[in-house]
Amino acid sequence: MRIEVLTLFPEMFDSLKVGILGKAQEKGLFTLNTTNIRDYSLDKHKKVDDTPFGGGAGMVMTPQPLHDSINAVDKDHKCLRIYLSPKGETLSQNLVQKLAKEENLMFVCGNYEGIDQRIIDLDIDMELSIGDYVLTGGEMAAMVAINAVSRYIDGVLGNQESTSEESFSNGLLEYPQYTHPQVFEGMEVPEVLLSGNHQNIAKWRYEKQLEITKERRPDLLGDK
Ligand code: 21W
Repeated sequence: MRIEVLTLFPEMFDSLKVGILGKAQEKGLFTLNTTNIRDYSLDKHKKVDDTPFGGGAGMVMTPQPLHDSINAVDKDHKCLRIYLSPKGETLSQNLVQKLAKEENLMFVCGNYEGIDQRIIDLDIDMELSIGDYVLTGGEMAAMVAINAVSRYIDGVLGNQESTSEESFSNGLLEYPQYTHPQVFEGMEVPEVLLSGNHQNIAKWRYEKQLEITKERRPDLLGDK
């Protein structure tokens, strides 16, 4: 997979070069390219924003640097072009899996009060939100989406941490985890986990999943 990011703050995406995602890029499992929208501004002062027509607070990103950068990076429109927007479709694990099937993704990050609507109408395929809270721009949202999507690229996760055995794959929240030491601050690891009886362990974990899901996310069980 190829992932293109258009942003005014490309340094923010350095955090995707470490850990599991960094390793995956070293292995060539996907590539992440960032482009600074400002580099495409034809303005003599490299301006990328202006006041909104109709008035109101803040600034709006102007169409020229966005249109030129989008179409320079993706001339033949091979990317699914995603604009991160508070009014976009909310990201879900289901949508993550759909995006992971794409060959080429482009994330366009807005700042200030957003981008000129004509860019959305002309150049963008879909608008994506990561939830109902307010950020200062699209970058953090793009990083969340990229992180979630890359976990579904073949080879990114080892067999150990594969996507098939996790919360949301059986529709329940996770069971509690314990590791060494067996006693910490006087607190014991539940005895069943030391028993070696894998049937009992699986039953205990499933019951814990049901218990915590009923408590914290009854909506996941269908009983709202
Ligand atoms: C937040 C920009 C609010 C504009 C009309 C005109 C991308 C985001 C963002 C931001 C406003 C995402 C207004 C969850 C998010 C993002 C910056 C609107 C008032 N109305 N997912 N002006 N939350 N946020 N400002 O904030 O760019 S995806």
